Amino acid sequence: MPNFTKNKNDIKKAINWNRLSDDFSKMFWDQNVRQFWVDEEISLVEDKKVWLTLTKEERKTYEKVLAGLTLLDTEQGGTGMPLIMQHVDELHAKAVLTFMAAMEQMHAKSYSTIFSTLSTMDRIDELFEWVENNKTLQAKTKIIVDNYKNITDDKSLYIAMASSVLLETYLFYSGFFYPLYLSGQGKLIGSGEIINLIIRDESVHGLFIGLLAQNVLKKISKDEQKELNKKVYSIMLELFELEKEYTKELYGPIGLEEEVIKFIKYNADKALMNLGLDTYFNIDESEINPIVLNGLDTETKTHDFFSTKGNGYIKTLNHEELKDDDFNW
Ligand code: MN3
Ligand code: MN3
Repeated sequence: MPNFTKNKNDIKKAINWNRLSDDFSKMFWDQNVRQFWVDEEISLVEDKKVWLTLTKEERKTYEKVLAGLTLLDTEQGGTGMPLIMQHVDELHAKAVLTFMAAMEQMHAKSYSTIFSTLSTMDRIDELFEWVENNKTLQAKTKIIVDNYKNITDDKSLYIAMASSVLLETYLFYSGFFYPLYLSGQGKLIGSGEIINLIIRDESVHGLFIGLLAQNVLKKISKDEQKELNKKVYSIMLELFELEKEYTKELYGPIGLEEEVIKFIKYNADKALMNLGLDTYFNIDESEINPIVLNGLDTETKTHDFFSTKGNGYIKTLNHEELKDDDFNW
């Protein structure tokens, strides 16, 4: 018999859902599974008629907004979730991240479903080319993706997770603004419903990865925590400069630039809150376009969940069944 030295790293562990490794992953697993949807379930036939009534500039903005969102979801599904998942040890958290990666791919696919309803194949090809050539869009995506690809220790893992929360809860919203704005006025409501489903998913993702990030941060010394959080704010502000430029390009031609920038600031603060950090811009809800704010009601409910997070922990520890109401976004 060879003399095996029992190396901890060589032992492969099976995931045991009867013995949980933390007190929130099961709750997030259940919630993500429960709200899983398929793009083909939503009817877009009415959108085509409305589409023809929009101006050329409005259509261009809508298409570019969706094309930009497609890039972010593509990276989140193919790079962000898998790489963060690889570096998380807890098996239940890994499982949730794996499921969320599939959700991102569904999001990315759903924009193509909208395109196939509204745009010609030639126009769709142009849009995907636009994604590759748009410097601002590429630059903001690169900042996030570079952080995903740079995970070597707890500090870089924290920055990657924080970047993910910035993508989920902040960067997506310059894109979500226009579909919310139009569907709130009864326009393109099929596509708007898809965007609402995506927003519901992203708000859960931002919360979950925000919690994981806060747990990673606890393992790091206080001094280093300060440095890391300084870095999070600087990434957020670097992205903000790019968001302003991107917004000017996309929304300037239809006169919505200022409103979108306020909305971006509002969501930057939500992202910081998901990370347990102080808000930066302090934009009041009253400053946000009411049509868009109204379309965001999932976000408001998420915020309630965030503030009552403590109750969720107690319930899970006591093995009490969660009710549907607990997750009624
Ligand atoms: Mn997504
Ligand atoms: Mn997501």
